[in-house]
Amino acid sequence: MLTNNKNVLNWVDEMVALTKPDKVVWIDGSDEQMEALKAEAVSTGEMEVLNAEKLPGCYLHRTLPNDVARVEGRTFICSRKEEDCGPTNNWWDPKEAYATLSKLYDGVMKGRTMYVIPYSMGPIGSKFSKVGVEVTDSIYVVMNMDIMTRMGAKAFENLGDESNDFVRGLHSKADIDENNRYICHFPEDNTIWSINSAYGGNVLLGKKCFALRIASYQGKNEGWMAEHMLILGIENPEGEVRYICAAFPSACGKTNLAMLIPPEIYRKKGYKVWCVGDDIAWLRIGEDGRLWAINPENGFFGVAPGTNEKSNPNALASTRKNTIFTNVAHNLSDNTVWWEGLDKNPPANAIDWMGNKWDYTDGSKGAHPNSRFTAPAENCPCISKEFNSPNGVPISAIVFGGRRAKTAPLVYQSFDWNHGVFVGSIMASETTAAASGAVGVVRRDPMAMLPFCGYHMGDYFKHWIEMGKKLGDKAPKIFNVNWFRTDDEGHFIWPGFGDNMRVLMWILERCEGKADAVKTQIGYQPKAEDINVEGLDIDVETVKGLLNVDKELWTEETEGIGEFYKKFGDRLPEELKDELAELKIRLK
Ligand code: OXD
Ligand code: MN
Repeated sequence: MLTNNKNVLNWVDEMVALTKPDKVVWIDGSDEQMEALKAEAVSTGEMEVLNAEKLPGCYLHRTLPNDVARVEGRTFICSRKEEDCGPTNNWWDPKEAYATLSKLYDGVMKGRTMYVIPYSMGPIGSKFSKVGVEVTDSIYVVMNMDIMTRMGAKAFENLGDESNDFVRGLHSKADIDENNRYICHFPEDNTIWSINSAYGGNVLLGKKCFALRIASYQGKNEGWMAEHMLILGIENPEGEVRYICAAFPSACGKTNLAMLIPPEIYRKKGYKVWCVGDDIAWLRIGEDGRLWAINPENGFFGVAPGTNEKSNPNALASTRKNTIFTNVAHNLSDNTVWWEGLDKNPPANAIDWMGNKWDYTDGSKGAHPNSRFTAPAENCPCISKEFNSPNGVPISAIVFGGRRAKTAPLVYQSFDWNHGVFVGSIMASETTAAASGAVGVVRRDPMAMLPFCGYHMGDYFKHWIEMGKKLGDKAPKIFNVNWFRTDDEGHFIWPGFGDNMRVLMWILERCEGKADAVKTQIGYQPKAEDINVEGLDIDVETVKGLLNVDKELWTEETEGIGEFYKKFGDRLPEELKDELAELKIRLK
């Protein structure tokens, strides 16, 4: 046992009595303990060791084909009152959920070992940080938590002997039975129960379950925010760094933006980009009244396919040591890994993500489209010097974005904080041909938090508005971007990737009062010539087109927003109703 905290000890005793493991192992996080666990996982086949020269310290793991992604349909918010869960989440009465799941957990760890994992979300010793304890019957979970969090005895330093402020996470892979798979959150009890999955997003309980769903609820009650946002810093040639948070739905390039390589014109002048986080930000008001952010995580749980030397060299470099690969292809000729979009040379002698001999010439995929790497943040060549800073970094701008072929322009700035909350609340992304179903269908995903907000989304909007009141004139400026506008043939017009920095530069200039803007119906926009296109095959006319606001499309858009807003009934803040009404007037 690594703590004298009675609240922790009592809870672990309860979980042991429920799941009845043969053995209980407390994870202290020491190298010896981790090496022994890795050796055990390799001996049972749960993990395979990869090429010690090319990928030192790296492992390969496969999950079952029925267990390869987050399961939103089986994810529940078990608030005591149904109305506190809200229309965008699945609700389950906590009494019923505990009763049903207790039957599934009863004796589920017989013949197995329970690992007790203490972890800190956020740097040890930071006032921002929060402690969690996850009990699990999976070594894969222990190994991933070791990368994704500050795990082990040191995590209890933040808790002390008396506090009851820790998140209780119970996980069992049970039989990986998809019909009995549940990911349940009990926000009022600081509790998460996950069963019958072994896929990361469902079982690494520090990530989506704690750092977003439970933490968003804690943040509302405690006056801070947990957001699905990357954090990056842009350093100018004078050595000053300004930080930006950005929220995008999945498949919109968050990890790529967080680690971007500046275009040559900026590199030559001495600009640098630093990654603080690629997925989650915890935001608090600092002593100076500004908004400060930490990344509560300690690693990257990134999508492998499409990651390559061009799209994201920093992410690829992060995976070259001490990384866990899940559901990618195994190249047997040199015991390395491969995924679609890594390079143009699929291995001839390989095993696919399902564990079968793979022949790429038959058109099948070697890696699952949601295959992942779990890589330590410290591996990232552009990791920020402030990554472990207990105070986090001060935020100059908040950026929202989605995938819109026509409606949203390349960039616009909100008129003020409340209008910015409106802009975040109407965030949407269009489905692509890559997914099944109709192309171009708009899915609303406010602040990219649709699957991750642990309480009523109307109250969440209200919380944003309250935070703005507290921040006053120290509030970050709020922007919206869209990298995905297409021409009449459906080709992307904006080059994206590192060139997105050109838009971030206008954003930062606005924050510093150095750039002009034009007032349009939807917000402030740059003059076309204020987006630097030097070195690009794009002229000012094209930029004008990218910035264009189509009144007809936006009028249609207001109808869609109105429909979406109806869901929230009287929990929709008046401020947002007013914003919608004013937008309609401006479009007339
Ligand atoms: C996600 C992720 O699904 O970050 O958003 O894994
Ligand atoms: Mn995410």
